[in-house]
This record gives sequence, structure tokens and C-alpha cells, in this order.
Amino acid sequence: MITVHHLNNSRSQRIVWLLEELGVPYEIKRYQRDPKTSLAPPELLRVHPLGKSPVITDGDLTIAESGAIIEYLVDRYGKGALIPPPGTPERLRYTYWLHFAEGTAMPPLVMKLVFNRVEKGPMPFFARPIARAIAKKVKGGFIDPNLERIVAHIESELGRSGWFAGDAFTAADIQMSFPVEAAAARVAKPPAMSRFLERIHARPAYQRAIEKGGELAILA
Ligand SMILES: N[C@@H](CCC(=O)N[C@@H](CS)C(=O)NCC(=O)O)C(=O)O
Repeated sequence: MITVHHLNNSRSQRIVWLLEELGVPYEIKRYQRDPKTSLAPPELLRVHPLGKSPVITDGDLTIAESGAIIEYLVDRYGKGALIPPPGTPERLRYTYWLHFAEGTAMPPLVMKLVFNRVEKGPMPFFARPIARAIAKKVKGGFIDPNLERIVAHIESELGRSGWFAGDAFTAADIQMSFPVEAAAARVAKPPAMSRFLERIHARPAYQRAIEKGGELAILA
């Protein structure tokens, strides 16, 4: 039996959703973020040395990192579903977006969240102007220009075919769902991205994943 070590309101919602799409039996072990710091509880360190989610266990295997988990599950249990055939242009796009999500999109999206907190979070009054000035400089000089290019790139690709790897829904759409939600909350929500979010939210497997794993409320 596959166990999904699921942290509330996190990237592991994608793994629950993928398992629902594939119709593979699994169980969820739940972990709650610390309400003040949003960090995962220390129990997750017993499952994997980084103590982050998602992690799955399947028999003797422990697998971390969303992209690696998705590749493993599609390969081991997919029977060819949710992945374009090898050697096709769609398969190359699939691989690109599977890596793009955590490799290129999420780092500046997380930086944006951190610097939003530096700007607006509680601090002694005398530190506030300095914190604001630093946050403004980092966001304006580095984070925002990168995110604008990322959103434009996503928007143009989704405008081309509706799904990330072509005309068919694939696991790359599941992997990209988290950066698209985060970009919609923190950067912009142009039309093709909005349509993508509406379409994924309407999928029965997505809705079952939310019922089982809990709401996804991405912080701005
Ligand atoms: N690139 C990793 C990121 C894992 C990650 O940072 N997970 C977050 C949840 S969205 C986490 O566990 N945060 C809690 C913590 O860092 O303590 C993946 O995609 O699996």
C-alpha cells in the first residue's frame, strides 16, 4: 500500500490528486504545519532527512520530491496514462514542465512570499523602513522581473494548447498546478492561466483529492 505523507495546504495535494486520477489505492498520513511558522512538524523528519512534504512510502521505498514521486507513480502504476508517448514532441514538453515547476517557477515564487513577509510581517517600528527598503529592492530588481517572464511564458504555452504538454491532460499539468496557483495568488492571473485553473478545479479526481487532503489556500 502506498502511503502519502501529507502536510496540510502543501505541494503534497498534487500527489493525492495524481493517485486519484490514476485510481491507485493509497492511504494518507497527515501532518499539520506549525500555525505560527508554517513549518512541517518534526515527525516528518522520521520519514525523510529533509522533513518536507510530499514524501511517499511504497513497500520498502521512500520517495521524496514531487517530480520524482510523479515520475515513479506514473511509471510504476500508470499503464501509459497521463504521459505522452516516448519520442513525441509532447513527451519533451511533458519533461520540460515537470522540471520547470520546481526548478524554475517555484524558487522566485517562494522568494516573493518570503519578501512579502519581510515587508509586512511584525517587527520593531524602527526596523520597518529598512526591512521595507530591502524587500522593495530585492523584489523590484530580481524577483518581480523573473516572475513576470515566468507568467508570460506559462500564459503563452497554455494559450497554445490548453494543457502544458499538448491537447491531452497529463501529470505535467498536475505538477504545474502548484506554481500556477502560487503565481495567480502572488503575481497575476491572465486568461489562459485562469482557464487552466477552472479546468483542473472541475476535474472529479481533483475534487476528491481536496476532500481527502483538505483545502489548498495558497498564501499571497
Ligand atoms: N521541491 C520540493 C519542495 C518540498 C517543500 O518545500 N515542501 C513544503 C510544503 S509545500 C514543506 O514541506 N514545507 C514545510 C517545511 O519546510 O518545514 C518538492 O516539490 O517536493
